[in-house]
Amino acid sequence: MEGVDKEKVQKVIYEMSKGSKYFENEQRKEAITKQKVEHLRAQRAKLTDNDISHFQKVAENKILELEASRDLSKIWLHTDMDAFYAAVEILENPSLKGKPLAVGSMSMIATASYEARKFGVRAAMPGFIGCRLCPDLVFVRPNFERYSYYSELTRKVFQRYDPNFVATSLDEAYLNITKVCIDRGITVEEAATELRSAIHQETGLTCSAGVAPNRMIAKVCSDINKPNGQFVLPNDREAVTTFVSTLPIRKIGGIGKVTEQLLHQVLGISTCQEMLQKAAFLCALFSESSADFFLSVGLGLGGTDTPEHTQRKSMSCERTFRATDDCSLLFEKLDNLAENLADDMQKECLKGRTLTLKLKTASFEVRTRATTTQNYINSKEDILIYARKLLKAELPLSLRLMGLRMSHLRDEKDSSAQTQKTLDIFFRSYDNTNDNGANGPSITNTSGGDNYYTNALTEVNYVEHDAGTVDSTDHQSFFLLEENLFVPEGRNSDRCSIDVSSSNPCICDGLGGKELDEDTSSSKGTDTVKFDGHLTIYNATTSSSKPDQHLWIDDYICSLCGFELPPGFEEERQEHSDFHLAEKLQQEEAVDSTGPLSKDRLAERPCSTTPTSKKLKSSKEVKHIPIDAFFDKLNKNL
Ligand code: DCP
Ligand code: CA
Ligand code: CA
Repeated sequence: MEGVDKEKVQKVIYEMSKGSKYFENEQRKEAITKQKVEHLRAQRAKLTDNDISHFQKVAENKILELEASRDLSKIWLHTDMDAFYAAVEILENPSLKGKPLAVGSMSMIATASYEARKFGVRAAMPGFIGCRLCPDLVFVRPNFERYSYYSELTRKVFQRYDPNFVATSLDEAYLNITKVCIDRGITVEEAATELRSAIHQETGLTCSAGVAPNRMIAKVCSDINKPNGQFVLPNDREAVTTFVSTLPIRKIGGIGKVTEQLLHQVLGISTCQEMLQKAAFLCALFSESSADFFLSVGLGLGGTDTPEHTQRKSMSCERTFRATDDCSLLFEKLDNLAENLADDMQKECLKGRTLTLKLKTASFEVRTRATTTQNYINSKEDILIYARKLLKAELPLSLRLMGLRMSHLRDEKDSSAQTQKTLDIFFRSYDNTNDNGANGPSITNTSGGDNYYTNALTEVNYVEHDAGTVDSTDHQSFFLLEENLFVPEGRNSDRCSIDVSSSNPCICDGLGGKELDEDTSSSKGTDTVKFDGHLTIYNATTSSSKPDQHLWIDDYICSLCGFELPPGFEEERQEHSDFHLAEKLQQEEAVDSTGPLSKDRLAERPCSTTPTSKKLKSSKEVKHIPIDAFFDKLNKNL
């Protein structure tokens, strides 16, 4: 962003977006953040000297425990392709080289070439704003098949360095290069240089790499010498702690705009190391899981073991459309969603017992309504029985998004489930006869956030099924899951010596009775899929049959792009979902030949392949210009 006239960019964006629904919603969110800040400040003011010295001890113990888990024996490399979509397009059409290029549409830009970025044009920005900032901006429509193709080529290279590499999006992956360095007697610098040049050789594209003792830091490092560069942080404690001492917290995956504001405005924290200085307050004001995460960040700790294949815990699909209050249209969309969900569940031989309906109103308010079913279900008809009830209770309402999510899953392939199958048949007949009766499903409502359940619902006793998995009510332990990329392995909430939540009531923020970092079921989706022996975090183009499916894999990785956002950061998650919503529309527009791009702006495509997408069906119904989440990205970059 050097050399960009930030003030001018901000002014143009402000002028062009003010008055929009996005803008109003943004203001509403800001007001909520302000409220949270005020509340936390009040909580902080209430802490007595005794409280503070108590939490100082809690924090010291935690830090000792975390420090003891530090593992410096692994070398992680994070790679990220440079201006990925734009670079692919330039490769395919060299006449675009050197031009300010945007991949996307007038509604939304997916990425911009570095030449265009100099004008302030960037990802998630509506194209019409891009044009205002850079009058010579050239557009290319996205071609996802092409990006998948090049992504596959990079993965073949990754395979040579770490057969268990973890791909987190089309253009990003984590590689444990410890073994390859030892086996071949090469330094980590050599490994990184070699890998980058192999990628260049195989694809003609450049990438950047970061090397560090854990994934969290490796990701930060890959951004340091971008584009076409690398940065290696030595595997020693001092190097890591020095590195984080001045590192702005926002650089850490999982710390979004809201968290950044809370930490800064309530505790004056801007750098990672300041987390340690304010450790007592973090323990006093935040949930144990969040405090653990923050302290890990302060110590520069992050995931070091290769994440294991974990069992899927939820399945969902959602759909965006032009805002409508037409009931028959809404029920029709619900029907489609139920069909999609049923298809997916049946393909994976899964049945579930908790169905959640997610709604986004015309004014961007998100509501969720959940219901528990008597039996495990996965047919469209069964899903619809419950889904229709949930939706009916909300109408009349103007909606722009609907989603269905099934959790409390059971694998039908699992032989231990066979007995239950028999019971299912029993329950099915029970359900059919009691559909409208007093024994119908229990319904739990939440609104204003992306909260899929309340504890009341999750406490309904399915202990038998949940044994061995993390229960929805157990949000305290989420940051401690071994699979978590951010948190050192081997940590477990049982090992925490002091239970902060019971020792002091002030960890609740009191806003709507919710704990500040309260977890919700959107973060329970553990959807990790193993392909070809290595772990692939799946994304829209490579492995999901429903490109509009949005899940949080392993509770922190976005299934669509690999962005990492730990549980508890619900607002950031919401913003992130909004971003995909916008992205999706952009894709839909890309397959709509009647798009608004004028011919002279649209770069010629040398060998165009039209993406085959189910979304073709819906391209007509999507007309509004979504600029959600754009400001989030913008604020981060400015
Ligand atoms: N992408 C998108 N919409 C966004 C962000 C990204 O569609 N809001 C797509 C286009 C990008 C690709 O994902 O090319 C990878 O995203 P990155 O954030 O890694 O950005 P780039 O690779 O484009 O640029 P950089 O060189 O900064 O990594
Ligand atoms: Ca990336
Ligand atoms: Ca990239």
